[in-house]
Amino acid sequence: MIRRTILRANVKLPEKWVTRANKELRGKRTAESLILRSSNGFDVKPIYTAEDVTVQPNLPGEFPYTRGVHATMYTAKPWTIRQYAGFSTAQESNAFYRQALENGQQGLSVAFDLATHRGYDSDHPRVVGDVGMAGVAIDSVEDMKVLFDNIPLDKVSVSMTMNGAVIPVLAFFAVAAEESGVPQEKLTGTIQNDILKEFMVRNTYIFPPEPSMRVIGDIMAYFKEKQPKFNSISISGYHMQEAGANQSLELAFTIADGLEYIRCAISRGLTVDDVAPRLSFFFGIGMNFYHEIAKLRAARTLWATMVKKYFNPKNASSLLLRTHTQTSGWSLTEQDMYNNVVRTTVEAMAAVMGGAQSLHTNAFDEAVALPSKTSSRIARNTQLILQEETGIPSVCDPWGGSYMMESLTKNLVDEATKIIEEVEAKGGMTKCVVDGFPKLRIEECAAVKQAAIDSGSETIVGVNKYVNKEDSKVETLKIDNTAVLKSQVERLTALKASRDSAKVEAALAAITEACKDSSKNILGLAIEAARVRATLGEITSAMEAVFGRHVAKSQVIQGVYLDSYSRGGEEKAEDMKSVRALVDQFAAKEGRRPRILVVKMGQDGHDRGAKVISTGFADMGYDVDIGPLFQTPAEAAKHAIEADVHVVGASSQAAGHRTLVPQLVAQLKAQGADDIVVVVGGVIPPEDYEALYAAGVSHVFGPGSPIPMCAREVIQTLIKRQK
Ligand code: DCA
Repeated sequence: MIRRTILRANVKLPEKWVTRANKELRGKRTAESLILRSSNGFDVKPIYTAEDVTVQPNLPGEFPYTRGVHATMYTAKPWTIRQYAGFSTAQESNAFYRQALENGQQGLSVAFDLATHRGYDSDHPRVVGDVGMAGVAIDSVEDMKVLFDNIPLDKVSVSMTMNGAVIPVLAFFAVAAEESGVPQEKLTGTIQNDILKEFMVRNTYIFPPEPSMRVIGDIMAYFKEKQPKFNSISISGYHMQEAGANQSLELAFTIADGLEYIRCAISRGLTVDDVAPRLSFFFGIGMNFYHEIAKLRAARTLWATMVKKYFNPKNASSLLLRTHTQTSGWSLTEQDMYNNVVRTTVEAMAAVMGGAQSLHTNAFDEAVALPSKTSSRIARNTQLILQEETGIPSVCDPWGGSYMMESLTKNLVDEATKIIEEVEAKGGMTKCVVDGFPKLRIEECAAVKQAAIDSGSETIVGVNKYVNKEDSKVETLKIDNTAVLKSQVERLTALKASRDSAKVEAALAAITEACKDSSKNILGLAIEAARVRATLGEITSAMEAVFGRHVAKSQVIQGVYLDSYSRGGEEKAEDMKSVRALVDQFAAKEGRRPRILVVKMGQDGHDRGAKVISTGFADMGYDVDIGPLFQTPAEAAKHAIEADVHVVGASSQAAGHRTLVPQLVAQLKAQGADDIVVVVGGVIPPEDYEALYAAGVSHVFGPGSPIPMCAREVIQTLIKRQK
């Protein structure tokens, strides 16, 4: 997590303590060597005293809200247990939600499948591998009605993780509620609607940045008038952390995104007080326990201070950073999977000690699959135990006043402020996102971290240390994608046969017109279209006709992996050298370096793995091409042939590999390129390996595979083929 460093001039340890510590250490090491360098750029000391606390925080409920947004915090009302879930069909997800609510869950949080995220109906040819896999498939208001059947939407607050296809999804939700007797003004909940971080890390955007910001402006304006109790954006650092950001970057870019959304509202004629009270936040909580608590305290402080400085609101609610939190999915390991229960518990404790308003605890099997019934129950119970057995909620901001915690909080505020000022100097987040600077900073951080894990300088129990040699297989949930696809396509066909197509066409034409005319509100018109049963794909296409679809450019960062891995010691540096020697050996005979195309097929936009692999392979001497996101197997095969690669590496995070990788192998064969080696990496459950090998895949690299090992195995295969 943190590595040792030498004493910096500005790091002071109490003299008396240093004397005592040195005596205890008996010359084996010095007291100063116990100072750790955090990845956030400041040092963490082994001891803190009153001298380290330069700012005494105010009480909870007081500006700048470091100690909490409410005076009473959990002593009056604990955080909301809000588990993120959704899979296969609306019917199955509805049954799951109802049972979760009966068993202690307090709010809903909907996970949509990737086809829905990217604005495609389930019958679109690009999404065959994605329908119902990583979330629930929603094609129309009819699906949305089934999703919330018998759930009182005037009482249960609903969060929806939707960013790309946010307009049709919000429209379906409003109409489904209306048709169940709940008017829009009574709806409570949150829409994620944070498009800036999609361009940075999560990649489930549809339209380019500028029209995407227009859409957000429309939603904020519409909610102010018609759905005032609904949080209009969940400004999300979570995905930045999952993509590899340290706490300072996550904090800074999230707060800077928030400032940009307020500016977007103001440019639409709204005031800061019209929108800021309904902006909410979402942070990831990883294993760096103290830093994560400090991060939430720092986030509240930064938001209140910055909103006051830049916008000077009249309503104090505009200054409150209310946040959802989720334990880190990235920290879960496939190896020795039950360890994940412990990781999640520690992270959940950090979230609530940091004063989060709402929390999702991951299920232990989410490293490889969607959660099973048992793992979901344990995840929910983790929070119930914290709320009802531990006494943790009985004190507001329990770490307040700790020398260490106050000092760490200040360090994080200072580090993040520097980065926010850099963003502001560059003209704000929309500009920064377009020129790609935040994305590169996060990718660099991810590569450094992966190298530290691969080299063993950071410990992951059960992965790179204390590896369990015994079989610890866990049964995981499987989704029958073909059955979901068939049922969705049947529902779509029936819907299209039963509706008045002239009304649908008129409603869609009105949306297209509104996209050209910023004085109109797209959401209001999409609600009209939803009422006459236009589908998600149709509403998206009506907008795409004006806005177009965004295509991102990918870059490979070089040097940082090699640097960080080599810091793991001489043996590690030698390890890298020996892989490079094999690569050179291949190149000498081949007349060129081994060339790999890293692809992400289907609608899965999680590209941390693909980016880190690309950096690692490039640092070991490979020529690396990164395919554009969202390729079909046929497009990936064509790209591989045109780039004349030796290897295609498919990275899969969302279970699409079962359908897409065999199709890729078949496409390469059909296009006369079956000499190209295919390897697969990412979230691949062990039971999928055989089918992938049978389909013609040479290597499968599951979660936790060190990159030098992958690079070595691939080059050895290529060398064998040369003979
Ligand atoms: N004293 C007085 N009132 C309190 C207290 C307290 N100690 N604690 C909570 N409340 C009130 C809140 O003010 C709020 O009322 P309001 O809506 O009228 O302001 C109500 O109780 C609900 O509590 P809140 O803390 O806002 O919790 P949630 O409704 O669960 O909202 C929030 C959390 C982060 C704001 C929301 O955006 C959310 O649920 N996000 C989830 C996002 C998500 O699931 N993403 C998935 C990846």
